[in-house]
Amino acid sequence: MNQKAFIFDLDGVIVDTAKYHFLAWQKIAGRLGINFSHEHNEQLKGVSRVRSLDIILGLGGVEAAQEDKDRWLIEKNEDYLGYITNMKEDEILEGVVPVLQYLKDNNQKIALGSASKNARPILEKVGILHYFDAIVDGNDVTNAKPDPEVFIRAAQLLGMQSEGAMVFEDSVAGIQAANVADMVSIGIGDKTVLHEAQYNFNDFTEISTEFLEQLVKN
Ligand code: B16
Ligand code: MG
Repeated sequence: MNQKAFIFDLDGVIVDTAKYHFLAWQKIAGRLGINFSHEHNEQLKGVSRVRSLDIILGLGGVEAAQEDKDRWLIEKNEDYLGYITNMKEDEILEGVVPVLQYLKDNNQKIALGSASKNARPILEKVGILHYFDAIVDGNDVTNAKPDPEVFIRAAQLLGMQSEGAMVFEDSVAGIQAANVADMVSIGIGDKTVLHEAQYNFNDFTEISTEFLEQLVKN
């Protein structure tokens, strides 16, 4: 069987950490008198921590000194870490483990390509770190998605070519990054939002072994 590179985003693909990011950002926003809703939280999907704070401050028209921003970023992350410390296996999104297991059983290469600087502890907490041959996260890259750096580095670490690598992503920027890198973009989530993806699924329960087989063969 051919060997291909399969790269997974984390938040929104493997686990739903967006709800914890939301709770932690809401505390900061609340203290600053900024109205921050679930709809606003959508804008932070796949976006770095620093950029997320700028978006929230922008919502409230708040300008702040760098030292204040630095403090809020630390406070937000400490709060977020408090939430993820209790994460367990049951928080892995449905259908993800069977796909990882299929790829492992069929000698495929698996990497994580996430904007999060907390990716490793999250994978450890939910008990699936061992599936990953390589991890590239927010600590390793300088250019955020839609720049393809995170996925290109993941393919490199796997010892595979970028071209033809598969990327599972829930954010528009992530799909664009995969497309720019000549990778196969697989959107997980709303098809109308992720219409630039080559393939679309609502979640991993919709991904069949036939589809995976096809990806490996082509
Ligand atoms: P952290 P992904 C992203 O994860 C989240 O979608 C985004 O909301 C978050 O701001 C970003 O990680 C950074 O996370 O604060 O943990 O470094 O979707 O790229 O896996
Ligand atoms: Mg994501």
